Amino acid sequence: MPYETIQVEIHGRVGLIRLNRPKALNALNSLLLKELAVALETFDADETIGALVITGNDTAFAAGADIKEMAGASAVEMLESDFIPTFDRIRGIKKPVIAAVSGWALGGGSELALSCDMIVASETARFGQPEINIGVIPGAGGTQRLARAVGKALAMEMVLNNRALSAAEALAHGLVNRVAPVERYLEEALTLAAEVAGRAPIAIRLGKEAVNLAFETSLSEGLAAERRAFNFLFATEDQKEGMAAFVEKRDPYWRGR
Ligand code: DAK
Repeated sequence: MPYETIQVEIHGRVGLIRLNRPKALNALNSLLLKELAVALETFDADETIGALVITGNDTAFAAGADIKEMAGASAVEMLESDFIPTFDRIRGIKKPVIAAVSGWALGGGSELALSCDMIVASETARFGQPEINIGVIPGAGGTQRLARAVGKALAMEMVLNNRALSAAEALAHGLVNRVAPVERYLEEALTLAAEVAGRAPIAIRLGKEAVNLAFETSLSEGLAAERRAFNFLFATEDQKEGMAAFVEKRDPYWRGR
């Protein structure tokens, strides 16, 4: 399918989506969000793809929701907009999604990165929730995911006083997995994605689900769900293959069954 606001590439078993509105610093308008959700779901349904990467360009991952598009909107129009449903669709992707972030990741752009499972940042990445500057607050998880990721004190400062984080600060506060020079962040993200994509698919899916559950449930419910998923994996061919390969001192061959 041809897209207007994103570009899609396949690198081995990794699906790469590039946000592509460079003149607007990749501001997330409704078409981009729609196309992003379709591209993610298409890769998610493709058996030859094991992991996904979302990136922008070296200057901007995304500078937020498109302010020009939403400036005149009514509350009801915002309620009915695609913004939140799209974030929910991203949350529904079963395969691991890695954000490769360089430059601006602001407002909805930061929230998009936070919706991904892992973040590889370039040294120039800057994460912030500047919505307070335009009279609103984060609306796509910025108060919730951010507080869980960096803690209350810093999240308050970011949301209430537009405190932005450099890549080094984001790494120190556990917001990102790793930081690389701007020439290499995308390659690092693709390498990480390729490693994950080469692992046992069902275990990867259940591992992602289980870690995400840690942010949504009580400890005992989370532990019970983890145990059920762990036990279930003993019904898969991949568990038999993985353990046999260990015993036989050879590489496993994953079938995703
Ligand atoms: N929207 C639209 N256009 C944007 C944009 C944005 N968020 N950010 C940048 N641009 C455009 C600029 O208008 C400019 O376009 P032209 O004027 O050249 O046509 C072009 O990109 C280059 O930007 P600048 O000239 O400003 O570039 P600078 O290097 O000087 O500054 C900057 C870079 C990132 C500091 C600055 O552009 C900036 O402050 N941008 C806005 C950042 C921001 O406030 N982001 C938060 C947006 S609010 C929802 C839930 C959540 C949300 C929405 C709905 N629901 C529940 C429904 C999310 C809200 C947000 O994200």
